[in-house]
Amino acid sequence: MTRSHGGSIVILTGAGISKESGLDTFRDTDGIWAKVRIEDVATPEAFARNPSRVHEFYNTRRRRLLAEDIGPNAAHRALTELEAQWPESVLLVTQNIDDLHERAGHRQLIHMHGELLKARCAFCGCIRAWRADLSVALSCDACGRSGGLRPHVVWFGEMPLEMDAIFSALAACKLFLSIGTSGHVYPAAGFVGAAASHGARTVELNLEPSAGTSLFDESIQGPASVIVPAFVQRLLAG
Ligand code: BV8
Repeated sequence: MTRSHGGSIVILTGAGISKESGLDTFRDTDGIWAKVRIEDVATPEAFARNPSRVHEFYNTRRRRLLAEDIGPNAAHRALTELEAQWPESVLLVTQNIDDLHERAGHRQLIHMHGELLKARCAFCGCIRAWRADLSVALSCDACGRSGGLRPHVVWFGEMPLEMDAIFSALAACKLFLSIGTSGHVYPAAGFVGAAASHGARTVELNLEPSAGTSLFDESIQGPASVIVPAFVQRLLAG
């Protein structure tokens, strides 16, 4: 077992790590927000106003995620290898709601924006695995009420998940990696500042410089499936 690099690592991933797996990003020119408006599909107000429209948006993405041509890529697998080599030292925080990190075998991860393959009852809060379409006609099998099942996803204006655990990991980490994210969405975009303020070394790995690239000690550009395995090998080589 190689010794960890001498401290804990927090890794933040965004939609860019899943792009080469065939899933759309959000803010690229062909991205999701170029086709639909956040205000129509990714806020609690949108769900209250037109739940079927929101369900259609997530049903389409869920079906895409479960299509047979979708799977983890070399970047997901490289992070799983890093975790396997340094099991107590790596915490992965993903903004993604796909399950590609899990399918690559990653074990310790936080989905701070929720999970597309889970549903939550707006009435009783019950969360369960969900791979089929959601609709307003469905009733919750825990509380029996219908019309309240929603994707277990954090919308704009909602509090991301496990923030206390994330900020305590950022305060303790020696290395913070940001992979495949444009650095536009908060509070995730503020993690680099939190890590740096506690003395961590910060590295960005992205196809192009993110909005927060100047905040990083090092910025590596390229496709994740190329630069992430190379970076992980460099880390493991010591
Ligand atoms: C909240 C789930 C408060 C839904 C998403 C300051 C502080 C706090 C909040 C705010 C603030 N300023 C503004 C806000 C409000 C808002 C916000 O940040 N707005 C932005 C637009 C300005 N934030 C919120 O509302 C958050 N909540 O603050 O709550 C609160 C306080 C108290 C009590 C209650 C509430 C909640 C934000 C979460 C919203 N949900 N996702 C879904 O997925 O449908 S966010 C959405 O953006 C995405 O889902 C994704 O998770 C997130 C980030 O996007 P990225 O992953 O970065 O994707 P993007 O396309 O932008 O970039 C991809 C990158 O990859 C690019 O740079 C590209 O170059 C690169 N790339 C492409 N190909 C490759 C590649 N890299 C490598 N290899 C490749 N091949």
